[in-house]
Amino acid sequence: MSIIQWYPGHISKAERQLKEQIKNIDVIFEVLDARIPIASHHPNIDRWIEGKPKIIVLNRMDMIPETLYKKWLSWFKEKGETAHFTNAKQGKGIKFLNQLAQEAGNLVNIKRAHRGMKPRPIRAVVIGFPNVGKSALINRLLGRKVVISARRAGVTRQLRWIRISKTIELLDAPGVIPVKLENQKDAVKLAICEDIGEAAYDNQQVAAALIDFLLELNFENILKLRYKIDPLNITGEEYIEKLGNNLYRGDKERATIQLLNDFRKGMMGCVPLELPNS
Ligand SMILES: Nc1nc2c(ncn2[C@@H]2O[C@H](COP(=O)(O)OP(=O)(O)OP(=O)(O)O)[C@@H](O)[C@H]2O)c(=O)[nH]1
Ligand SMILES: [Mg+2]
Repeated sequence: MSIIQWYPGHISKAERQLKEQIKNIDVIFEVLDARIPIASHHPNIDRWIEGKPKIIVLNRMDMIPETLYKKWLSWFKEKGETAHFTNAKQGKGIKFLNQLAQEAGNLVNIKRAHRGMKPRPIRAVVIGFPNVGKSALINRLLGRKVVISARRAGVTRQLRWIRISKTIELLDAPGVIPVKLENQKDAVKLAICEDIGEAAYDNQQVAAALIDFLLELNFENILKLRYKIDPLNITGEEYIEKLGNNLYRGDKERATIQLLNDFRKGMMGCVPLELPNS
């Protein structure tokens, strides 16, 4: 597997600006991809936010089995974190986020009141890896499309404040990602989930890794059922080759695209790439 690295120029600028803004912010929403909550966590966020209240948003809840919801929530709770599931595409779990932001931010206005100052809107920021659904979430919170949200990593290029209501202001930020992806297994998961740009990886290698992950998680039936090929005892690469032979007259690249697209569009069903106890 070739090394996966992806760090476009706009991210380094965004990271600098984000760190500057954090001092003005009351509440942080950290948006994670529910299929890979561990791999989509930015390792430096907790250092940047300096103990300010943080709410973990597990977005794309529609892409994992419901049986995992409770398990992930307990997993986060055990680590002392508040997590909440959303589907920013369809608007599920959004109203409660408003309420959580309000509660977490109220402290600011209580302190202000003590000093005889008028209340001000609570300032929240949406932070997370590229393409996890930050902008979609903001559009849902506001109830209309104010920021661009699209199926591509690196859509939001600049920080932008949005007034959600009289009491909440929200900062939409570009996706941030570490300069170096230390854990390459996690990097592959990010590639499979489209949370990094496609220029960063080789499709065939990533599709082969997807087969291997599904095997590792005992999801071989998903593959057997959909493609009528048993993944047991063959490598991910061999699997793609067979699929290419069966469906596309030996065209491995087409088989690759098919596999990745099927996973990304949910055609394989709700398939997570991480489990809370792994
Ligand atoms: N199925 C599903 N898709 C979602 C969900 N939330 C967002 N998406 C889709 O994911 C893609 C990325 O959404 P964006 O809102 O652009 O993501 P972002 O985090 O702002 O991305 P950058 O600005 O590139 O960092 C879009 O195609 C959304 O429609 C969700 O909960 N479920
Ligand atoms: Mg965005």
